[in-house]
Amino acid sequence: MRRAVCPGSYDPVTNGHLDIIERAAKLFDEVVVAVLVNKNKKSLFTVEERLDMLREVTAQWPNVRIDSWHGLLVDYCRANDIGAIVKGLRAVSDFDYELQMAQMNQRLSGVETLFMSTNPLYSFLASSLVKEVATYGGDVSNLLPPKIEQRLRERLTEN
Ligand code: COD
Repeated sequence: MRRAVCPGSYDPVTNGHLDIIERAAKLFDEVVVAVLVNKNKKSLFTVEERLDMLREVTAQWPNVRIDSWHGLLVDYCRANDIGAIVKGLRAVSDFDYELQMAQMNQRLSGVETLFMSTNPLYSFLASSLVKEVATYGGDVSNLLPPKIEQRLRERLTEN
């Protein structure tokens, strides 16, 4: 079975993420969307909440599975017989860091990283920006599935 992982923080999942996941699901027998911890980011949603949201918005793709992992991505790949990491690239600004991670992961484990170019509709889109815009009352309705937008609005009013 050709199995790939789409790893990320998904805090929260956006239409940009979903576009990459949907396209990856057409290329692999199974795609695991894995919520991992990015030590450089402070999260708004718990891992469990992010998993719930991902399950809800990927339910229409039968070969997409949702999971989480605390630790190195390469250890997750080894433990789950995953041969490819799929990442979305939005701009040159993503490239330096993504290339460094891809080379480190390759060196650590031999697992390959495949880069998928962003859909131009979403090339400016990042979870962090969506959270910032929504915090100040901006319209993010075209950037997230409606249910995720609702969860985001609820969380921001709680805080
Ligand atoms: N269009 C296309 N792709 C997009 C878009 C968009 N609009 N938005 C995001 N993406 C892509 C990102 O480029 C990324 O590939 C993926 O979607 C997830 O994005 P985020 O922002 O949710 O997640 P990140 O970048 O914070 O995820 C980083 C990881 C958690 C994957 C990384 O920190 C990691 O692997 N951590 C585990 C520990 C580890 O193994 N560390 C060593 C790494 S060498």
